[in-house]
Amino acid sequence: MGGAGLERDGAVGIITIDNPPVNAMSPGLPGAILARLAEAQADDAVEAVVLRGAGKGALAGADIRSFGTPWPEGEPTLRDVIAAIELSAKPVIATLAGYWLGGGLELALSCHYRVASRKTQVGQPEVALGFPPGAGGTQRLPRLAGVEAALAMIVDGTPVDAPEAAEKGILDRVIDGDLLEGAVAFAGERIAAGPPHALARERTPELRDPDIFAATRERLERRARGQRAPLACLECVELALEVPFDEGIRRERAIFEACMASAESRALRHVFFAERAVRKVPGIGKETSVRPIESAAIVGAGTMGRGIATCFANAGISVRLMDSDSQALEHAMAGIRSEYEGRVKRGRIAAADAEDRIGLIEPIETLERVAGADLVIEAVFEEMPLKEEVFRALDAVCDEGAIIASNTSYLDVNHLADIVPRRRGNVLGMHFFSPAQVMRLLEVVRTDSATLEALASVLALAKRLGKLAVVAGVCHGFIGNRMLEGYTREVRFLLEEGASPVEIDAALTAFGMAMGPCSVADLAGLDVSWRKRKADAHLRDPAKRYSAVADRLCELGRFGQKTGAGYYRYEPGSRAPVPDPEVDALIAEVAAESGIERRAIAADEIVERCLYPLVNEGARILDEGIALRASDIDIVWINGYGFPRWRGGVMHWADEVGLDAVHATIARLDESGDHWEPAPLLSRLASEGKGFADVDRAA
Ligand code: 3H9
Repeated sequence: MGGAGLERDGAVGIITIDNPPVNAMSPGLPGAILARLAEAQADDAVEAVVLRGAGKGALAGADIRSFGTPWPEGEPTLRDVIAAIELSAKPVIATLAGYWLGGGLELALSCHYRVASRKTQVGQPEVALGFPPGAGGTQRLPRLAGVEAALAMIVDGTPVDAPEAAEKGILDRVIDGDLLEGAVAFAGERIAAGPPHALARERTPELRDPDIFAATRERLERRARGQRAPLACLECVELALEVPFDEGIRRERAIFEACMASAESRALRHVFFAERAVRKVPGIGKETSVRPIESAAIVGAGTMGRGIATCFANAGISVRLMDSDSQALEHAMAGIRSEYEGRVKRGRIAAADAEDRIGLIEPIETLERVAGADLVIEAVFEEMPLKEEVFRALDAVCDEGAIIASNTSYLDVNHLADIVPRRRGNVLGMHFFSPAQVMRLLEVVRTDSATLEALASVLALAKRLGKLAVVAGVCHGFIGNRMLEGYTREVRFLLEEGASPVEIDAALTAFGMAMGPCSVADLAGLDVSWRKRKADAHLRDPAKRYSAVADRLCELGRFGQKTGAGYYRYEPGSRAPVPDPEVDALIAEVAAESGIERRAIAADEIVERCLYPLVNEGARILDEGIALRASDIDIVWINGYGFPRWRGGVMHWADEVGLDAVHATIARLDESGDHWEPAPLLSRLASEGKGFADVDRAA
């Protein structure tokens, strides 16, 4: 709950809001601020008030944890504080440091003046939580910053730094040096200047570009497909121009409350906490020792190896890229260079910085030269005998204490640890997603023998690399790819049963997936999984249904975009998928061979058939302890597989649907299909009327 204190410095009353770690507005805190404001008003010696945050000075806005439970009856709210400030005859100077976000910025906007330290960030990030600002931000910000700037900040949710905020008119002064001293001096100036002390609400919002709303609406309809909050933000800012201030405030509040109650907002708030929970690994804390990783080596200069090397260079860590094939190595280095040059051309990076980063990547041709690296990542072909060979060779050359990681996406990392018994504690999996230099997700695969120190060191490194690391246990495909198998299997079955690639992709993109599965397969290349299916053919249960659709496409050389044809056809130089009658005929032929009668399949069925296998396998993964918590699975699917963030991830979405309903459908499908046996955890939770979130809490 926290509190607020009042001190006096000459004629300036200083109210300090104190609710660690980020001074969020929990119930009780607004009441405490109101009480201090009243004391300052009553004290004749106080002529101006400075309002600031304790600790690092941040005000992160409303307490997100308190959403979803009713605000305690009779307890003052942030809006009461805002009203009191606007009634104050004594000027109130918000003094910003760190992050002033959401309700924090709204509080500042209601003050007579705002000063900030140079490194402060201000923003209205509410849209990322599924609602517009609800304490007047959409009405006050356009009056201070102008409509265009306010619209961008509120609709996109991206914060701006203090100098930019000052330029936009949000801040009155940026203070270098001691912030409190500067704020008190500023207050002194305002006292000396005397009234009027203008409020944002008294101003008229300035609009320069009358087309801005139409253009933004059009952009959102494309980019934020299926979501309510970004358009709600736009509607609220439009109100600032259309209706008087107080009516704008009332209507903003109504829209805020409706959005807050939506499934979209529940999902996005879930993701906010999931992103923070994922960093917490039982047994690892501040006291866990972490090995510094100053140099790394990557074995294998294919697409993944090259991408991973780039990640290290981007983080300023020197890295050796090893491949015994000198041509492959040359090709990789040329690719890295051309990618950096592209980024220089697009203005993303300065030419000198690009050169520095390229300079951090040293191509080497022999394994002996990885000696001395603190971390070695094996990124050779996905074949166990090859990986075993590399691990044996690394055992001979690596320093004692070096961490050896495999970038495998499926294989048994415990087995790889066994190849190097004396280093077992230092072997882990680091499953990067392609393109490695772009994708934020990293599955850190924890072997049975990995030490906490090795795990903590890799997690700390992941943070330096800017990755969102999710710890996964060892199993075939870990979290993400293990779940993916059921998804792609059902796509093929649905094709045989009568759905076209276009229908499947449309159903899933309408659900919110970033791309449809047939388009994804064409982009990634169908040959990779074909090779894997052929290698694993002996493991397949011949009694179970198997679809040959994808194999048959590959037999025709249709490997996807790279060959100009896969599930779709592609015109030369184009990435736009064109439906192909040849594919329709091939699918019909495969279906006939298997005696499948084809039928029209509705979008809802496509979504359930494709996504429920994810839920079912996710339940097994959670039950087996492969994932530490259900929300970690959500993080994997949102960041690695294009699952819509605003649906909260696979497991949260299933909770929203209701596990009893999900279970009932899976049980029904199990009666006629042979891949649908409900996971025991799913059955149990469904029968108990619980959700996956209940398992999280128990963990
Ligand atoms: C709002 O204001 C609505 C209004 O318009 C209307 C009101 C009427 N609440 O991220 P970190 C916790 S909506 C509760 O690791 P960092 C966080 O969970 C709000 N808890 O630190 C974590 O806890 P734990 C609009 C919060 O330094 C700890 O603080 N505001 C809140 O990397 C540290 O957080 C936002 O959307 C909160 N508001 O980043 C801002 N904020 O240790 C949300 C943080 O138990 N917050 N926590 O895991 C942020 O973006 C970042 O936390 C911030 C600090 C940039 C502030």
